[in-house]
Amino acid sequence: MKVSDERSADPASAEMLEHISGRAVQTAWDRHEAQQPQCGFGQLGICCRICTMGPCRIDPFGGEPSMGVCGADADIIAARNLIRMIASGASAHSDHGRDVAHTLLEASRSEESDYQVNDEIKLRALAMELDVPTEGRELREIARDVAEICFAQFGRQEGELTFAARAPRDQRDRWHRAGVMPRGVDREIVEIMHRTHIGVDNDPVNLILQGVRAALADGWGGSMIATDLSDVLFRTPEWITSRANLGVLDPNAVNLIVHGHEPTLSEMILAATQKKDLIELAKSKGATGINLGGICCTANEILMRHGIPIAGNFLQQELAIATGAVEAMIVDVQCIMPALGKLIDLKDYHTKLISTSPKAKFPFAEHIEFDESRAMEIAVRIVRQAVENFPNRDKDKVHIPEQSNPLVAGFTAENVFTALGGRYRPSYRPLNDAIISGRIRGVAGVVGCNNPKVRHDYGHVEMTKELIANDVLVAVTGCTAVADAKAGLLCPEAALEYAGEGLQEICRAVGIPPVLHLGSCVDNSRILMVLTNMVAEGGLGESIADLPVAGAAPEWMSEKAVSIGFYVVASGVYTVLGEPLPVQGSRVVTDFVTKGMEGLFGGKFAFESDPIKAARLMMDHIDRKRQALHLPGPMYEVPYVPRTKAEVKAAG
Ligand code: SF4
Ligand code: MSK
Repeated sequence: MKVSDERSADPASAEMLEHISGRAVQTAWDRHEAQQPQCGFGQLGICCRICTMGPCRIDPFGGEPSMGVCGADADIIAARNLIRMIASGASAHSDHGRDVAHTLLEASRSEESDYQVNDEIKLRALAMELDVPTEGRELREIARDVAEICFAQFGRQEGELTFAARAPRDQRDRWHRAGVMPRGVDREIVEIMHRTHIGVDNDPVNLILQGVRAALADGWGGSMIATDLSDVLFRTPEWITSRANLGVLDPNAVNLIVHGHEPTLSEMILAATQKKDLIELAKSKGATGINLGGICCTANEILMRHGIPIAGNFLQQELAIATGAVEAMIVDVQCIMPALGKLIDLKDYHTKLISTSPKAKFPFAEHIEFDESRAMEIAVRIVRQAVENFPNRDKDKVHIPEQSNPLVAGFTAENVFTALGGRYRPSYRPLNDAIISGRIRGVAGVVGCNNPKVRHDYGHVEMTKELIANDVLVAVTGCTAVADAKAGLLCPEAALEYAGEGLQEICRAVGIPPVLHLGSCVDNSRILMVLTNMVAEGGLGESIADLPVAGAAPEWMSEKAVSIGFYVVASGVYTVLGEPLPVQGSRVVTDFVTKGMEGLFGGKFAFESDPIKAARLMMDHIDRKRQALHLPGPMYEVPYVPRTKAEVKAAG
C-alpha cells in the first residue's frame, strides 16, 4: 500500500497526499511521524507539571519514583490530568453556547440586528419549558427572557442546571446519589481547576466525579444551550441534501472555506456570498461565481441548515489549501491547526487565512475581528477579500480531487424519529417498536475527530459499516459524520448496499439513510435528547442505561471529546474509544472509568483501536441490554451472530 493510502482511507485525501509528496508542504501526518517515539509518560497520564517543584513523572513499572515531589502518586496525577482535559473540553463547548446565547440576547434588543429569531416554534417551546410568559408578548421579549435564562446557566452558583431536568428521572437519581448533579456550567469548570491545584483534592475517584459533574454541565448545559439557541436563531434543521469531500471545490469559482465551530459568523458569510454585487465582482475577476464550503463543525452547522457542501474533516484542512483553489479560509475557534499559518507563509499557495475571533489568532493570518453588531458588514468585507484574491490563483498549481459524495443531513431529536412514524404518527413509538421487535437491533452514536495515529476515516467508516450491516441504526456528528458522508453512507441508497435486512426495511419504508447526521460536536446534545425521548416513549426501560444503545469515538483526539465521552457515559451509555484515555498509568483511574462508573451511572468506557472489534463490543453490550429487557434477538439473520447469554455475560 502506498504511504498516502496508509495515511488516509479517503481516496481524495490520499490523492492530495500523493500530489504534495516531495514538496515543502508538511502535514499533520509528517509532524506526527517526526514526533516518534511519543512520550510514554504522557500517554499513560503519569507526568505532572502542575507546580514548579516538578515536572514530575512516575515509573510506570512500579519502581521509583513512585511519587512526585509533593507526594502525588500515579492515581492522583492521572486523575488530575484527566479532569483538566474535561475542564478544557467543557469550556470550549460551553463558551460556544455562551456566545450563541449572547447573540440571541443582542438580537432581542434591536430590530436592526443582523440576527433575528428564525424558528418561532422552537423559541415558544423553550419559553414554555423555561416558564417564560408568551401570551400577548412580542417575539423579541420572549427571546430576551429565554436568552437571559440560558445565559444565567453559566454563572449559576446553586441549585441544579435547568436543562438537567430533561434527563430521565432514573438518570437524575443516579447523579444525585453520586453527588454530581451540575450546578452552573462555569462553577463546575472552575471547581476542577481549584481541585487540581497542588494540594487540594487528592482522591482520584473524588477528582473524577468532579470531572463527571463538569462534563454533565457541558452536555446538558453548555452544548445543549448552543444547539437549542442556534436552532432558534438559525432555524431547526430539516432533512437536506448536499455533497462532501474536496471535489466540492469549484475550479472556476472563487472558493471560500469556513473552518471552526461557531455558526454565528458562517451564517453571515453564507448570506454575503449570495449578495449580487459580490457575485458580479467575482465575475469581473474572471470567476464563474462564489462557492462556499466548510471544514469541521462550522461546516456541519451550515450543512445542516442550508445544505452548504462539506470540503472535509479535521485532517483535510491542510489538504484543502494544498489544492491551490481556495481563495480564503476563514477560521473562528477550535480544531484549527496552527500549522495553517505556516502553510500560508510558504507562499506556495495564494490562500488568505483570515482569523475572526478575538479568542483565536494565528501566525501569518490576517485578523478581521468579528463583531456581532456589525456582522453583515464584516462578512461582506471578508468575502470581498476572497473575491479580490481570485486573480492571484495560479491555475497551473490547482489540483482538486474529483471525489464528492451525495448525502442527506439535517436530522434532529425533533424530526428524526418522528419520520419513522410518518407525518400522521409523530412519535418515537415506531423506533421503539422496531427495536422491541428486533428489526433494529439497537442504536449507536459514533462521533469524534480524526487522529493521525490511526488511518484517516478508516475507524469511522469501518465501524459504521459493521454496525449497520448488523441492523444497528447509527447516529453521527462532527468529523465522523463527514467521514461517513464521504464514504457514501449518508445516502438512503447506502441502506441497500450496506445495511442488514431489518434496518434496510426501516430505511426503505421511511426513505432515510442507515446513518443519520445529527450535526456538529455540540449537537451531541441532540443524541442525549433522542435517548431521553426513547426512554419517555416507553417499553425500553426506565433510564438511558437500560436502552440497547452504545457510543463510540474511534478516531478522537480533542479535549472536547473527553468531555463528550464523560457526559455520555455518565448519562448511561457504554462508550468505546479508539485511542485510550491517557490514564493507563493508574490502575485505580483505569478501573474506575472502565468498570466503576457503570455501577454509579449505568455507562462505562472501553478502549479498542480495531473498529470492527469495537463495533462488536458495542453490539455485545446492545445484546446484553436486549436480554435484560427480555427482547428477542435480531429479527433477521445478521453477520455478527449474537452470542449466547453465557458468552455475552462472560465478555463482560
Ligand atoms: Fe510534582 Fe506534585 Fe508539583 Fe505535580 S503537583 S509537579 S507531582 S510536585
Ligand atoms: S470538529 S472536536 S476534530 S469532531 Fe467538531 Fe472534528 Fe473533533 Fe474538532
